[in-house]
Amino acid sequence: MKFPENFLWGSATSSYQIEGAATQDGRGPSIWDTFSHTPGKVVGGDTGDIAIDHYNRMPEDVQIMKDMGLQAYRFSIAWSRIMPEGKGAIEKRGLDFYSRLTDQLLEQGIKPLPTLYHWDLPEALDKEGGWLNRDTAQHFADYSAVVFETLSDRIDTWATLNEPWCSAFLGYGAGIHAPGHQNAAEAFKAAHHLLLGHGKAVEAMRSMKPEHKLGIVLNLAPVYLIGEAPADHPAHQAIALQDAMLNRLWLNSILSGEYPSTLLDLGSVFTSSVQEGDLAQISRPLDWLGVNYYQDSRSVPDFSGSTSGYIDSTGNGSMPGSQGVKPAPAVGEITDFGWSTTPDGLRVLLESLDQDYENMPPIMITENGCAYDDPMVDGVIDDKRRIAYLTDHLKAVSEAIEQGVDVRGYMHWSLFDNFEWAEGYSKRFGLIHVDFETQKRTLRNSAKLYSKIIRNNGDI
Ligand code: IFM
Repeated sequence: MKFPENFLWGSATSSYQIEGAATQDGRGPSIWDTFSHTPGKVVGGDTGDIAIDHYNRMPEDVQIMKDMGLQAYRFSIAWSRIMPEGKGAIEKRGLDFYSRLTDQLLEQGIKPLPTLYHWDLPEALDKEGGWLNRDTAQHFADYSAVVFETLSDRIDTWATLNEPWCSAFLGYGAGIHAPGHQNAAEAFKAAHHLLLGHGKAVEAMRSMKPEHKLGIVLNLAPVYLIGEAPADHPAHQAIALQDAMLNRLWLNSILSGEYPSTLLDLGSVFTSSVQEGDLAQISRPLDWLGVNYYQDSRSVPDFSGSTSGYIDSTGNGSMPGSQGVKPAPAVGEITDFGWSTTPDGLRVLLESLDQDYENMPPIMITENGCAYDDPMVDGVIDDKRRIAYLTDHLKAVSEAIEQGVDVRGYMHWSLFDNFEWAEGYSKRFGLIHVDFETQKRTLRNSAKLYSKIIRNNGDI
């Protein structure tokens, strides 16, 4: 595997998944506190109240990163630590935490890569409509400006949102993530306001320090229909819609300043919240694009005649793009999440981004990883399947680079086992195992191999 000389090797986490300390130092509640405390929403009734207590163990965790040889650490900032009410008063102790984290990382020679929003919207803003309220976009920009003002003397590379597809479609469409709504029109509205918030935050940060590197992190994947269906079968429309929702909604608006026709054709269900000038705001030039990839997306035609996934003109019905299709059986080594392992999909994705978008900025792989819970034997966790996943995906990245795609770095998801959203603590993504009772951290064999990969710039 060949990687450019200055390729950046690191690993990623997010605030609610690791920090714990839910009420410490003035942190306000977020929608994930409320959601996880609602019975039935998260496996085992788990919450992020304590998580892996990173908030209190940060120096020890940074030392582990240093010992592993990480060159970069991608983390997210909890909006409600900085502004407990989502707007207005600033909580200095929250800002101080990220300031200390930044200093410790820099002292150890690790590049800090913050993301300003990884799903933990302040609960106070949800009470005012959350991402369905256009004002939330401006509040996000204001909050971003506060964090940027404090840390941009030491941090030059920033991401606005993480995986807005999840915030919009899992949070407001399928309802399996906070705030748990099930309405397609709401999902589209939330998507538009998230994008608007991104654009406004870019504008605010750019005006302060034009030379800083600003980007966004998207979860993207090739979308396939596996198997045959007659030309008039709804599966074809569903696949086009899935691709539009997962990939083109974000890429086309951000890079080309327009929404895909597949979505515009839905009419007011999609367009009701779009105002003149919004797309110009959303498509402000970026310096980099973060790509999160786990598996490609596969569906098979559903001949049962079920109307699940149908949406009417008011958006009733949950997930657009599911009518006439059902998930295809997983392929490759199946992860504990039931996900497929499809490393070639990453190569296909990267090459298609390069071909389809003339103004594609440099790409960073900001997440890629798998959930496996291999046993610890005499203190050793031999997670062979994670090692295979890691090396196969790195191979895919190196092939894409060889084909001319400008990929600048790779951040493995995740550095630590953590709170995996609706799955609670039941899915382990870490290079580092965490005993959730004692908080003991143990490097899996994959972490040791990753150190070697980093030392040798990709060579194993
Ligand atoms: O844990 C999540 C992360 O928060 C966002 N991307 C996908 C990961 C695995 O599900």
